[in-house]
Amino acid sequence: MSPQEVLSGLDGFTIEVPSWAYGNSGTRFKVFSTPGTPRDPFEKIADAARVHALTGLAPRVSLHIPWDRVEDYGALAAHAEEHGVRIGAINSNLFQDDDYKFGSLTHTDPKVRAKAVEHHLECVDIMAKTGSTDLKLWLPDGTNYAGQASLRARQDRLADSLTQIYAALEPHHRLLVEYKFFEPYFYAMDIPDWGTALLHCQALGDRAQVVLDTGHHAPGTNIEFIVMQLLRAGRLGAFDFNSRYYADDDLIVGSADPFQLFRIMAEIASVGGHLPESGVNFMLDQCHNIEDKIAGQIRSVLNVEQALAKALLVDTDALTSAEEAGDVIGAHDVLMDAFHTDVRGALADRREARGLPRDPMAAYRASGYAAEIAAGRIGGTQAAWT
Ligand code: AOS
Ligand code: ZN
Ligand code: ZN
Repeated sequence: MSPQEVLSGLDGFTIEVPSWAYGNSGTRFKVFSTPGTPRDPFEKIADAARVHALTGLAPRVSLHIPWDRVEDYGALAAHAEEHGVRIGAINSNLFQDDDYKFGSLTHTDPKVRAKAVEHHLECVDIMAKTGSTDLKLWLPDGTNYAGQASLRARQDRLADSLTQIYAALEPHHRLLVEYKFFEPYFYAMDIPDWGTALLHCQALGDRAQVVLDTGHHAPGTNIEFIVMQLLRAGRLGAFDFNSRYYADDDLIVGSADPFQLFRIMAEIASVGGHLPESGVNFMLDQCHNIEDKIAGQIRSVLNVEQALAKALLVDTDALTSAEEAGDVIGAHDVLMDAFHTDVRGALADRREARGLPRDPMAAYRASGYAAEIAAGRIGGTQAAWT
């Protein structure tokens, strides 16, 4: 097959971008502001639409409630469409309310649990108004000290709360359940790992699926193994791409370890998990604390595209033969050949053939958009993740 034939495997592959990547973000030490930062969800969507217009890869934007609360969600969805994108997953927030100090969906107080469930009903309503089909739930609940709470009772209360949320979904909706092994609590998170997420999803039903976020694992974890297992179980609902050195760093995907990203994409591509019909929602979950946010998002979607392109180049016949012959080095070499192939020229050709700029980053820089929004977005309050 010619490179262009191989790369036709990218047709239909899309990446969802997060609204919060376009707002200001930072660490607990400092949130820096940047000229031109959106002041509301409409401006965030306009910026996200730029990324799609230049790359052709990012046609959906995830919203986060309450950060993206607006009066008229229909108008927000229409605004997205006018800009050539649409609303993707609706992310709930259980981590910024004083009532949730000791838990939200797991809290001992039924009133607090009811409040946390009710928040998801608001999200389901927003899904109906925006045409979104995915409700994404990252549970920040957990404990800091042994003995602080009954680990088991918290699971029971969680199961009950999730059942209520799942019951509120419409038939075409999915519940995407994310896990994280630490933070904001450090002794025990209530959904710390893919096994716990999967058990809850299996108990709920087919439309409950697991979200894998790259930054939510202990260093050294073989993430592609988890990807394989969730795909095998038909429960990989979504992927939060980012990159990390230490923890949940939320840096640009593929920036720290492009080989890990390639290994993940190779596992996905080997079973067609990148194809739209697989139902895996590939998303970015990133923050751009010091770099240009739109350029950061462009770099991110291009990094994922590049990793998938290399994954599609894997000579699967040669790989299977080597694996079956016990040719350890030969099999490894097949993978490395694909990884070391420079696909940038072929991807530029493919973009050109589709009416996109050969070099989306250069096109963004030449467009003057950054200067335009810096000059135009004066007054108001810049959006931030608080
Ligand atoms: C938190 O660590 C998670 O990665 C979530 O996906 C989170 O919901 C997202 O960052 C938006 O709040
Ligand atoms: Zn995430
Ligand atoms: Zn995270």
